[in-house]
Amino acid sequence: MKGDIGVIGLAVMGQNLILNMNDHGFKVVAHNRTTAKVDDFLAGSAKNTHIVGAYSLEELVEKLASPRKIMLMVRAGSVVDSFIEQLAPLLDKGDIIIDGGNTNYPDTNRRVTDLREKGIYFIGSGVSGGEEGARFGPSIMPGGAPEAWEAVKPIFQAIAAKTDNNEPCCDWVGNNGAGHFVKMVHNGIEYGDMQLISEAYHFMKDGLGLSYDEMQATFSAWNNTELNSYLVEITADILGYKDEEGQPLVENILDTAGQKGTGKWTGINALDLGIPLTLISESVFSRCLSALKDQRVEASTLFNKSISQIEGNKTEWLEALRQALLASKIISYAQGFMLMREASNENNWDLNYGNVALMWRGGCIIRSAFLGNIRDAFDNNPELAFLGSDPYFKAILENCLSAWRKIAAKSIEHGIPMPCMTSALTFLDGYTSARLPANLLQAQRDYFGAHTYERVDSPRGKFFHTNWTGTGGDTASTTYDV
Ligand code: NBP
Repeated sequence: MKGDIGVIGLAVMGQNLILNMNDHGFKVVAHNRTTAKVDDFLAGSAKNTHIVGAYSLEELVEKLASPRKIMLMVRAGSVVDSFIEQLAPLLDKGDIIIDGGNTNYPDTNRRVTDLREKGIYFIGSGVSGGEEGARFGPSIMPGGAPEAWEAVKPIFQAIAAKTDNNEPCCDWVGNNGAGHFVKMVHNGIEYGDMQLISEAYHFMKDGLGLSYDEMQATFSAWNNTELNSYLVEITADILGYKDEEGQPLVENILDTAGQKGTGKWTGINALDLGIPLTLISESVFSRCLSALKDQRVEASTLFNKSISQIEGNKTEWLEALRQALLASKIISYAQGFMLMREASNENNWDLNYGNVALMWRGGCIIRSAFLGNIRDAFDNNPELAFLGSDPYFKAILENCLSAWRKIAAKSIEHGIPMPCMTSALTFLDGYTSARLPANLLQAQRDYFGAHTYERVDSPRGKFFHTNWTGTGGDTASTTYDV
């Protein structure tokens, strides 16, 4: 019997996805560039399964039923192009190549088009959930050539995580690079969530002087509130983890954060599309700042900085902090969905935002109860432009606002850097302002560069120029937005 699907790439993600597919009754053919890994896999975790190996791409293609479905779980970038180049001549029209790696979505746009010319369908799919997700149920975000979806759907929806209502956390996202775009935004939101939690930890530890046991207990308790999520849950575990000496391991971990690029891509896309994605961008910059360890150590002596303990009732401060974290998180997701909306319009993807929230509801790193509420919000109003105007989220923001302002002010007063929580509040203040000081900014632009301005008492699109100094000319610069 021929194989249902081939998977290339036997590192952590590939192996676990294959085992997951096998568990669900699919016959998988496994290949890897370094073929010794095929042997190791078959003799190891794939022993006594229906998984078969292939030691060349020809053998892989030969062993698959038509239309062939071949999934790449390899390093993103040129490695994917190289496999596509080698596979394409071996495939028939109607066969399907799937890239399940963390690919930048313009690459997926290009590959869908190039392969369609050869009669081959290409799917670019985000896969989230790390090792455990891949093994027992990831969140899967496929996009690309829609003609290929019906053939791939039964496999992907079978292996995907399921919500409490047994809905698969996998559905068709949209044409071309839509799946990889949504996965990129997922990763950006993950950066934001992690930074927000880290800021709360900093406030608790240095501002409130909490012990690790107290912090563990606090995050555990928060996990029973609206903040219920995988990242809050593992944060409690991490804070409670003691090393061989009985000390919190986190204390001995160097404070320089790594990154693999998806957060940065999200920020770059927001700049390209003109969306104020402030929270995720701040979270990427926070990682950059953390990486300047030597400079920070040197600069730490410049102003005799030490964080003094915050006075007052700790329980009350902790509740205020929880509310600040929750409200900031709403802003992060609101901004992420604003970005997806703009990208969807720009690329004609017709994204279904409720479905996106559903796909993130389980399996992935940002999985949370909260995403169920986001799904409801978009189901109630698919055109929702700002998550904070949905009645459920608006009520939370209203309820949290005063505590959030207190935390932001206190963090600044005591010198605890909380860039995401404070900028999220500033974003909300800006977004809810009918009038901002951009009138002055436009005047400055017109003063020095004759860039023109619109007037409050004239129809939009009518531009004016003033000769501010009496010495400038009457010629205005061309008006356009970048
Ligand atoms: P890696 O990203 O570490 O990639 C390892 C695979 O790429 C191996 O099969 C390796 O073959 C192959 N490969 C490399 Br590296 N260079 C190659 C080359 N020049 N030619 C041919 N093959 C090459 O594996 P992973 O962590 O399992 O991730 C797979 C994909 O899934 C990546 O795109 C990753 O970003 C994405 N992803 C990872 C996670 C995670 O938690 N790790 C989560 C979600 C998505 P070899 O064995 O011969 O070196």
